[in-house]
Formats: sequence, structure tokens, C-alpha cells
Amino acid sequence: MDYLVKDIGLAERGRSLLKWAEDHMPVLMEIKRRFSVEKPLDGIKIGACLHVTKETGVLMRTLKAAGASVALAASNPLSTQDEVAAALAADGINVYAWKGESKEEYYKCITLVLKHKPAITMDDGADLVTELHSGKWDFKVIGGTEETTTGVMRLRAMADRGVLKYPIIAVNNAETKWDFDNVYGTGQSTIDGILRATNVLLAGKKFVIAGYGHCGKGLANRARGMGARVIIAEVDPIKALKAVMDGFDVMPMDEAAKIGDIFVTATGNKNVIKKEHFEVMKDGAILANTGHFNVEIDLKGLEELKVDKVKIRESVEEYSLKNGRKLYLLAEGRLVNLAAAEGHPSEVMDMSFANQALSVEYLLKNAGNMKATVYDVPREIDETVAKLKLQMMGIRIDTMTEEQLSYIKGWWEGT
Ligand code: NRN
Repeated sequence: MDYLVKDIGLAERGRSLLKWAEDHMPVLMEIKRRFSVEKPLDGIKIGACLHVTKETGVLMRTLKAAGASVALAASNPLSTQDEVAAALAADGINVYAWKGESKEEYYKCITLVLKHKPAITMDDGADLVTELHSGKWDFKVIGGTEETTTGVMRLRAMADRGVLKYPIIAVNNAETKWDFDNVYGTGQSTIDGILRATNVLLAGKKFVIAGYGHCGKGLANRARGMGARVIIAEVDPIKALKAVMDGFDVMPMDEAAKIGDIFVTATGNKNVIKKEHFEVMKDGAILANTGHFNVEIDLKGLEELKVDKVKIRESVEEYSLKNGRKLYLLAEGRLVNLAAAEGHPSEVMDMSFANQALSVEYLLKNAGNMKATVYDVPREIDETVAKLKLQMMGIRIDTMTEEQLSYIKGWWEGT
């Protein structure tokens, strides 16, 4: 058996977690039923770099049911649920992932996936595809998918430079992913991560969020729901204006740093919270990141300001600064929702991963006519996911009449 996991003996516990996720992912399970019969991925090798969670496990089992063989590495050194990794390995999936990988081990696992020469890649953050384009690999890839905003940005940059070697479908940009996973998923799972790590009271706390994109907006609304006093820092005038109109205080990070109790970065950029901010923060301020990479909080600057650092809770490091104050960094500045909790709930990953499964099926049918660039998820797939989700929720909606269809397609009827 070809796998690298923390402890294969955890497989039984992993199967329970997978069963829980399956029971809360009806759309993906419906697709799995169809795939089991039609075998659309028969004989195809898929190389995946995703967060190895119970929800990802259901997607891997769906791809396997479709006839594919799968190799899987983690898309973050801290996000793997070891029980799930063990269960998937026992299922015959080539899993190379464990919670607490070093940076070297992280890239070694990606290399082990690429040694399988996958015809399809499935990435979250584009570390696998970037490695694949390093010049060290020479095998044909039909196409790939990308799960997250940061990964899509990297891949679009590669496509713009003309270096991308094969078509990639940006699953992140599907409305049934972006408007749900990024908003409701990140909103809830980030708070989940902060609470599991610290168990602090949110009510009444000044909750500073850097970034008012889909993730920041979802987080702001859920933090407000918990009674926090939300403050938004932004660089984009339109997003900042939306935050103002949504009723949040908006100010530069230089000002927010002086008054905030809890800070969360959700920008996809780097060094958003840095030395000059740490130096003015209140004693006991909490720092967390929910962006894909651990670059949003300036960890090097924090190290330079410290006189001591102690791990005082699972996922909490207490930094004692030269100015006598203490700051608490969660999950080593890595994405707190997956490193300190279980990531998004199954119900919302149900739609994200339904898009993944249907996009892979689409690639196999159409990649020959696709260019080496980044594509949005076909509208038909997006709508199929939404229709299936509504159906599984027992919700029926109206359909347009012929008269309405011709009206919205026409122009002749005016005042
Ligand atoms: N539970 C999860 N399993 C999960 N929660 C969030 N994500 C997950 N992946 C697998 C990803 C979202 O789709 C993290 C990505 O950055 C985001 O796009």
C-alpha cells in the first residue's frame, strides 16, 4: 500500500467522520451515485492537493466511485485530520498527509502525488500546479481544477504570462461555491477556529477584520451576530464603502491596531498586520489569519519584537513583547479555520465539492477543445448544483412562463 499518514490505526475513527460528512453532503452523494453507475473517470489518475478533511474524504470517495485512482496531499501543513487520512489510505487512496508537516515534508508529499503522473490535477492554493510547472516534471496533464481564491489568482498570473501548460477550471468562482463557501463557510469556520483555540467571549469585543471580500463579509456578519463590535480595514474603496453601508466601522489598520481585541486577516495579501501594528496593540490582543497562506500576519516582525514565546494552548502561542505587552498568535498564523478547527461545515462544502466533481467530469469531455488558461465553471454546472441543493433541502421554486421568457429576451414592450 502506497501512503504516508500519521497512524493507519486511526482508520476506524476516520470512517465515522466520513460517515458524518456523507450524511450532510446529499448533493455530492447524489453525484457519487450517478458516477458509480456511469464511471465517467474510469482509469483516470487524479492528483489532488486539498485540505485533508472529512469533506474532502467524501469527494475522494466520489472520484474513486467514478473509476478514478486518486493520490492526495494536504494543501496546508496543519489542516489534515489524521483520522480521515488513515481511513482514505485504508480505502486504497494514495494519501500523503499528516497534521504538523514541516515545510520540507509538505513539498515532499506534493512530489509523491506528482510521481503518480496524474492526468487531472485538483488543487487548493496552486502549490501542486506551481510545482508541476517547476521544470522538473514532464508528463501530460489533461486539465485541472482550483478550489480557492488565492490559487485562482496565482493561476491567472501564470496564464497571463503564457506559462500555464493546460486548462484549469476555477471552481472557486462558481456562484454556488464563492457566494456560499467563502461567505457562510469561512464566516462560521473562522469563528469556530478562534473559539476552539481560545474559548474567548466574542460579545462586546472589538473584532478587527482586514479584508471585506466574500470571506471578510461573511466573517463580519457572523462576528456581529455573536455580539462583537466589528471593525473593517480595507484598501479597496468599493469594498470599504460596502462595509460602511453594511453598518460596520471602517478605519485604517494603524488606528484599528490601537483598539482591537481580536484581529483576523482575510485579504489574500501579505504583511497586512505588521510591526508598527503589533507595537501599539492592547495587552492580550489575539491575532488570527483565515487567508490561504501564512503571510498576512508579519510573523518575522513579530519574532523581532518578542522577548519570549510560549505555546500556552493547542494552537495558541503567547508572544511577550519588549514593550511589556503580550500578544496571542493562533495556529502559527496559518488559516485558523482549518488549522484549529475542521474547516467549513459539510453542508457548504457539499456545493463546493459538487462543483469539483462535475468540473472534472466536464474536463474529461472537453479539455481537448480548451486552451491552456483559467476557465470559470460552466453556468450549467453551477445551476445543476443549486437545483440539486434546493431539491435535497425540499425547497421548490417557480419556473418562468413562456410569456415571461419572451419578455426578458425582448425589448419591444416598454412603458
Ligand atoms: N472542510 C473543508 N474541507 C474545508 N473548509 C474550507 N475549505 C475546505 N476544504 C476541505 C477550503 C475552501 O473551499 C479552503 C479553501 O481555501 C476554501 O476555498
